[in-house]
Amino acid sequence: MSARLAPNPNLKRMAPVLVLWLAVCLSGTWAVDRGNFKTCDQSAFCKRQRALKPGESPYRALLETMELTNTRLTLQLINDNNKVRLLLELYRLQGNMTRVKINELKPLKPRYEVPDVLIREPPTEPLSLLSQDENGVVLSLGAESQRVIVSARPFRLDIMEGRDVLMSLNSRGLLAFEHLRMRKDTFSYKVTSTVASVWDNIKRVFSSQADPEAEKKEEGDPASQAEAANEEEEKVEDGMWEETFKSHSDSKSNGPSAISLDFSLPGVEHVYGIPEHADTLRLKTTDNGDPYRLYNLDVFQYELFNPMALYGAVPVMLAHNAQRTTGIFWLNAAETWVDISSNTAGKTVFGKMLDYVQGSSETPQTDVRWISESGIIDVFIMLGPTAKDIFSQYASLTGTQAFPPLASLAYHQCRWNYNDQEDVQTVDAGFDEHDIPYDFIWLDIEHTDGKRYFTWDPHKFATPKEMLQGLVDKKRKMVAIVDPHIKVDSNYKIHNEIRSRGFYIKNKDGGDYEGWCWPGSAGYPDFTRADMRAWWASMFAYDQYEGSMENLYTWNDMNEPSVFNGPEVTMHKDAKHGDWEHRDVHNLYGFYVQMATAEGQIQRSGGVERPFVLTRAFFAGSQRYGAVWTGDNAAEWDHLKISIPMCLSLGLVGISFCGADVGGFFKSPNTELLVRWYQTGAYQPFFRAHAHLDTPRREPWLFGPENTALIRDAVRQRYTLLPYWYQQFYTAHRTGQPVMRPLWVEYPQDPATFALDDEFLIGRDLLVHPVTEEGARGVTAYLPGKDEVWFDVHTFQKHNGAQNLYIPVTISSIPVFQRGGSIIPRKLRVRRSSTCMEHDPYTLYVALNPQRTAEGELYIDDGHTFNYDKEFIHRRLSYANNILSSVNLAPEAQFSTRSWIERIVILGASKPSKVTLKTADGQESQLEFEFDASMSVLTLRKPSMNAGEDWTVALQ
Ligand code: NBV
Repeated sequence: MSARLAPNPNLKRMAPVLVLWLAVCLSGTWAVDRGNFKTCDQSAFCKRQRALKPGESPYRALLETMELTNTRLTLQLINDNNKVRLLLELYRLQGNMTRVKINELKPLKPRYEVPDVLIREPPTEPLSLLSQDENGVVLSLGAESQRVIVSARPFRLDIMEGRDVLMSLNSRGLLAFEHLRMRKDTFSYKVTSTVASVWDNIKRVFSSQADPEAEKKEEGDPASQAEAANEEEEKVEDGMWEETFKSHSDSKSNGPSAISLDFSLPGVEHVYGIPEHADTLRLKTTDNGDPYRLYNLDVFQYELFNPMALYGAVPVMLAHNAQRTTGIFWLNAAETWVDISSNTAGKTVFGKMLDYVQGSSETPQTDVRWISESGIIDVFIMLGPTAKDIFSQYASLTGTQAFPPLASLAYHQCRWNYNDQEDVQTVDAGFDEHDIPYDFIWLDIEHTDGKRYFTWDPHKFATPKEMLQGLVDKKRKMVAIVDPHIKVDSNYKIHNEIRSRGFYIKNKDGGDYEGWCWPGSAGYPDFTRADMRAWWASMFAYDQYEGSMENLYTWNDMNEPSVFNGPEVTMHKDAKHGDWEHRDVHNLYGFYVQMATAEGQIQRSGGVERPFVLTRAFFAGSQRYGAVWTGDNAAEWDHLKISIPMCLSLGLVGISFCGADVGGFFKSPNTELLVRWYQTGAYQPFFRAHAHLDTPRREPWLFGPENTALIRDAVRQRYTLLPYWYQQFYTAHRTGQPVMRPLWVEYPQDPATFALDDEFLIGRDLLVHPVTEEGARGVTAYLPGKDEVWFDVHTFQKHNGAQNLYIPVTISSIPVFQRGGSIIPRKLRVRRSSTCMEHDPYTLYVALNPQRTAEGELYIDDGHTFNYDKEFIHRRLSYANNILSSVNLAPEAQFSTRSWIERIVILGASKPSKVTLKTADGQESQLEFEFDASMSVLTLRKPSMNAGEDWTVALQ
């Protein structure tokens, strides 16, 4: 790898890292260096917490402290071992959710509560007391006979519906809350600044406590809690006040601060979510290995099928069985580990049947346990009952997928790096020459002046505006990378400004934190600060970001943040963001980088244009700011395969705009793999080819005419379907429903869909089973729904649902099926870019179900501005009683289109004698048609009505 670092006096310090990096890159063996990343055992808090085994909880609910207002229950919990008290808050939220917050009653200093992720303070609903005795209380959770039972000794919460327990909290006694305390040794003789500030906090807590009762020792005032801790806290374990990993030491001025809670899910055998992991869609049990880890990390050469942390973290899990879907959203941004166990794991189907026959089967149950290093317990329990309800519930908390510019759903051409402007021009021309459409060409870090983001290499990219104008002329766009590590260089404007404004993250001693990254020594802007983000956003103004134009968009990489010489290749946890430690906010950093960047793009256009920002690191809520990709994968078949469950898992937790590097980032794909990857990527939400700097060039025309044709065909399939993709993103934006969906979301009662990793749905109506096996001669696709029929989109052959269908394949096959009962709009005249196709006509594919009906939508707007609020066309297309009609779903919206309907293809049709079109002005005309009796396909040619108006087509 040529990390072309300018000679730097500090290079010596960097040398070991670079040598390691180089060695691994050149060795050619694919393996993550596990030694670089912690196991649970090497992460002191995880080890401590995991050492606690299920049993009787030391926590007791003090019922006499209960306060119930209309919408909130509060109650103190006491730990009988150390007498430290916690405060439990319980809310019933609108939309069938319950929020449980647990914090220390009187922490020595405030504990971190995640800001900016929830789109608003979630609206509450009334809670009412159903009964109460010395054992606990029962509260009603609104209508649907839902109740929460708070048991006092030991403390536990059970959420019930009717007689069913939906979820229990602390039923395995694993609630743990490491209260903030004073360090014993420093307490007695070392009056350090930390202790002084602890005392400041104590004074502050005292003076803010108006309630005199609260000052009593037994009532849990902070000093007495700290004393209690000091008196009764048994042993100071290794890693509580300081932890070392490899050569990195983590000073923990707050001491131990971990939290943990267990959730039991009776009746559940399938859990999903908690991305990002390179693992199966259905999560595995973790009894025999590490828990799933959520800690944003730049993992070099990540391995598949394991629970190691990757670049992003969304602490949301879905639990599903044939009757119900529920969800857990654990709002905590610190390092988090999730353990999963199940009483049916490891049982064979035969074993389960035997249990059933013998009547000895216990109810299946999945138990999960969340462990975080700091912060508070703030958990949202989403009660469904359907997966679609969960998506709306979660969207009501964290927002929906940003509605992307239409062009960003088209094809993106990237590599590390396009060398110079001429290279860009040649590649751009190559697409035209080979008649392959593309919309965006990307520039990686080498385009900058010495890895100074917001600048251009003065020799290779001397006239960026000329280059961008060349793309504008072809209705194409560019993305340039802007990473958040800022070169420490007093001749670099961005650095000088950040430093002089005090915007850098600080190290534990108060100086600007410096780490090593691409530019050499780098500072890291504190994106958790709103003023920093506002300043960053202002840097995207056209007069600040020299050489930028309206068709230049942004890519945020390395925002975990990646720090080459930091612990686990990231930032030291004791770095400071104002009063908070990096430990508290780590998983939020990338979220904020993308937020600020997207805001910059919006502002530069005066709020008119939709942004497009790709990010590698993410958190809950990142869907609001753009797209994500799965980072540095490899040109291997298994990496192609894993792109499916990885993007499906992200979709389940709100992040629909997901893709994997087409072709694989590291290594070189053989042509078969490259072709198969294009074919798969063409049907995934974010469709971008990308390659490592050291790989041979792989633009689509470099593999001989036959392969060029195959890639062309895959990319063109994407372009014909853009109207459908766009409409799916519109729906995702409006409702929170994922674009790329696991089959079980639509067929929740069919266990055959619960663990599928090799196929998926786009929206509700397209089923894709890409060929991801080397040398495949056929694939077996599961077509769900016993009442459904599915039409092969290429041959129009009809297949019945609820079957495993063997499909013979050739190298040109991309098995895709349209659901009978749906109508899908396409644009068949593929041009240079999606923007060139703006006014092109539509073809409607009407696939009839056995009842001979079908429904679909058509959504049209200008494709790039925020005017979609009021200026758009949204039509319901329906077919019933032999009449196809288009009805306005948004009569109040204004928009007109030049696009017309040039063809209607009805699958599963019978031959009519006459077809009559009636348009909005009352005119009637007969349409020409063709009928293919062998396939039952009716094609209506040139009906020619405007796509935005009312019309009906009657078949007689
Ligand atoms: O900026 C260079 C690469 C980029 O191409 C890739 O997509 C990122 O995931 N970046 C990582 C840094 C170096 C990776 C070895």
